[in-house]
Amino acid sequence: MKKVSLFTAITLLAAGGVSLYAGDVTGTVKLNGTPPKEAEIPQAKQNPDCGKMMGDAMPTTHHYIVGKNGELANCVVVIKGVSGGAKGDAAPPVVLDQKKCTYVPQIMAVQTGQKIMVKNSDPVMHNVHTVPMTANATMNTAQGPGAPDLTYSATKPENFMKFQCDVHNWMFAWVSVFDHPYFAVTDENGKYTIKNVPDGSYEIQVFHRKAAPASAPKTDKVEVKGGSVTKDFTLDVPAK
Ligand SMILES: [Cu+2]
Repeated sequence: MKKVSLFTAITLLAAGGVSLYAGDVTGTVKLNGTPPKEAEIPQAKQNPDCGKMMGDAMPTTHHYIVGKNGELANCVVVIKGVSGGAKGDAAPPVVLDQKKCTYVPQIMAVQTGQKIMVKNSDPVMHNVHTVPMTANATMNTAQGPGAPDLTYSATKPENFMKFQCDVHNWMFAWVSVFDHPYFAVTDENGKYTIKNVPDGSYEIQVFHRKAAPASAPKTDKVEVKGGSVTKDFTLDVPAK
């Protein structure tokens, strides 16, 4: 059990008498079934700048990053309807790197107002281009080798907003944007932790680019009451 700070407590009370207690929501997301084969990207292999950096093997997509027991990375987990929470402009910036002609990470989640620092770690030119489905800003900016980081922040919630590179047509990242801090992305062990969720009963949703897209999240309920709580999920490989 963790008591929230006095300041937060007063803020929450002022906001309408919400619980003084909070807990972490943690869990593992697993994939049920064999994922489809990833697509090969021969144009990356053949690219004179990127091919060598990407190594000997044929580059592929990485939609399904799955552990030995089905642990699924790159799932976005979000708790809905939590009131309070810090604003995104106070959250530490996150880094979206371009490394070996790939966006790293490919899946990330941020808060509205939170800064995304877009880096170019490559000795080649990229062109960072956001393709929002909402009123979020479109960035379309070339970034040469050694160029300063670009800064982007979203003002509207949006799931899987696309970042693409206009120089390399296989480079994509998808950034989910929420107007509160109660979300996380699963790591390579399929694990996630959403910290300091105020006590209460909520809907919790999981998204994955292929197995639970923005239009069809997996939804469950979670109750936070006097401590941390575990909530695991299983996603099915979608039928073709
Ligand atoms: Cu590029």
